Amino acid sequence: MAENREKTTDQMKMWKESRATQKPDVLTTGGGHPVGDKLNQMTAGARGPLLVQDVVFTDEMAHFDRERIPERVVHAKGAGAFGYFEVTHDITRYCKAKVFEQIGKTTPIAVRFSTVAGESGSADTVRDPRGFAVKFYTEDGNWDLTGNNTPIFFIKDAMLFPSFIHTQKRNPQTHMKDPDMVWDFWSLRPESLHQVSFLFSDRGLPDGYRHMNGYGSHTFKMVNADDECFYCKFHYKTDQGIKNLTVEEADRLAAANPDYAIGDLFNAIANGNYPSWTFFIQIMTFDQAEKFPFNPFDLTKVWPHKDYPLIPVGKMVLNRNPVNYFVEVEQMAFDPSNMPPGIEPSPDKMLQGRLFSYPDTHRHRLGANYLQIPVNCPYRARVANYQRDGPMCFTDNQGGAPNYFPNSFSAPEAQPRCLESKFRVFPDVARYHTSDEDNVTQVRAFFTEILNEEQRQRLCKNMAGSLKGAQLFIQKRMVETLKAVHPDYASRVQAHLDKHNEDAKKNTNVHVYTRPGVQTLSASSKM
Ligand code: HDE
Repeated sequence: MAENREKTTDQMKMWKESRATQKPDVLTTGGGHPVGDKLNQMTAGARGPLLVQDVVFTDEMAHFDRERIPERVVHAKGAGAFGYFEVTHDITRYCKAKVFEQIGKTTPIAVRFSTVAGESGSADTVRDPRGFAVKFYTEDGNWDLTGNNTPIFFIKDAMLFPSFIHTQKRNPQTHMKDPDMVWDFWSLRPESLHQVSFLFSDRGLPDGYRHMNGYGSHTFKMVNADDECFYCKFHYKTDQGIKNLTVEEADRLAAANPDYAIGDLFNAIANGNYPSWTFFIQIMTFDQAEKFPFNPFDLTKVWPHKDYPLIPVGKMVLNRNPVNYFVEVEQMAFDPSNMPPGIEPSPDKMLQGRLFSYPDTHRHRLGANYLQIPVNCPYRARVANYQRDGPMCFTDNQGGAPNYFPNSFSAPEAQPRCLESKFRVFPDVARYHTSDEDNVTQVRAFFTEILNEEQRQRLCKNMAGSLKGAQLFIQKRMVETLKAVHPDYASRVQAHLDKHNEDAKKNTNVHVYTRPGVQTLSASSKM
């Protein structure tokens, strides 16, 4: 029924209504020249060839030919929205960042939620972590808290990230998702168990983006006005309540409405039903960090809430939809190294790796001047430095201000109050192995204490439902890894696998463990 249409479906109608009192714009070329006819090419005769002088056509076509920019190498599919962050509790004893300056202070924010492994056109309801990236436009420059909907991650050393992501993407020959690649990697890297268990639990299928929590995930450092430092973690708890999809509903939506999460967020905001999250921190002193039973900078671990309770800080509200998706969402560039004074990185190897990767990918995807794009621009600070020129410079390029330093002609001055905190490092420089640190204790607690019996059953079924696609030796290795967590975890997953493998044997049409294409290739390449 037309009157029941959602705001997303009615966008064109609403656009027209918003312009009802205005005269239509004059149609122009990209160069602003009024256009007389936009339907017909200029040809020599009714059936004749096109004239090169048809610049109305070539202007349009040449721009169309260049419409695509590279999609994000991960987190390509996403939804964006805008709003504000408001401080509700004073944390200035931990942090001097202006965003937390006083109770009641609001800071404009931009947010992008995303899936991870799928391409820009993939379905929103797949089992995958969700990106939860927030850009705070502060007076001291932007703060990008580029997190996920999980407090942990699959790996703890950034060196492995490209390989890990390759296993989640497509097979190099078949260009298909490949369960061998996925489970080979996970079963070889036991540190991934915690996140894998989270992923195959109910929370691996959030119902849209409004009903999930967000996490900064890493350990960060906070610095107060007296230059005292604390380690901290960031949490956003959804005020809408956690809601997850069943496997069946997620599968149905993937086919019927692959843009489900984008639409859900857009419609909620367009209907004035603004989603919000409550923002908390956990604080750990340097002394506590020394005594913590795990490496406190290990991204595959959480800090137990009973020892490090959640401290309320503020509220994040989303109340504006993007006006144009490409401009405000596709071009949105998050960067964990965007940290204003008062917030600093911890030694977390993953975070350290990300400090390099994000600005690097933006320079490739959006160009050297990506920070001039309005959605990325630190518009509440005044940028004054010695960076100049580069492709697509569309600010005043800092006018006639000196472009070198030091200079004698009114140079922008360094601010000693903003010096990074000092810290000591003693150890030897080496490539340290970390994968064999305790990878099971927290997973065991997740399996036995956090999940209830029904959730445990679903976790094992979901996991086996994916693992069954991998070859037998990989299945076995994964089940061995689960044994170290809890014998029940392993035996339940194994029981599901046994049933599937039995069925597969009976059904001669199911060739689960052989990949003839690959074998043919290796046989012929020997010739
Ligand atoms: Fe990302 N990640 N990532 N990531 N990530 C990107 O940046 C990367 C990691 C996350 O909505 C990329 O702009 C490395 C953890 C989000 O635009 C890229 C490592 C967490 C988004 C990149 C990680 C994230 C990204 C791809 C391991 C949660 C989407 C395009 C060291 C705490 C942001 C881009 C948006 C995007 C690299 C691991 C979250 C390539 C090297 C851990 C939410 O730069």
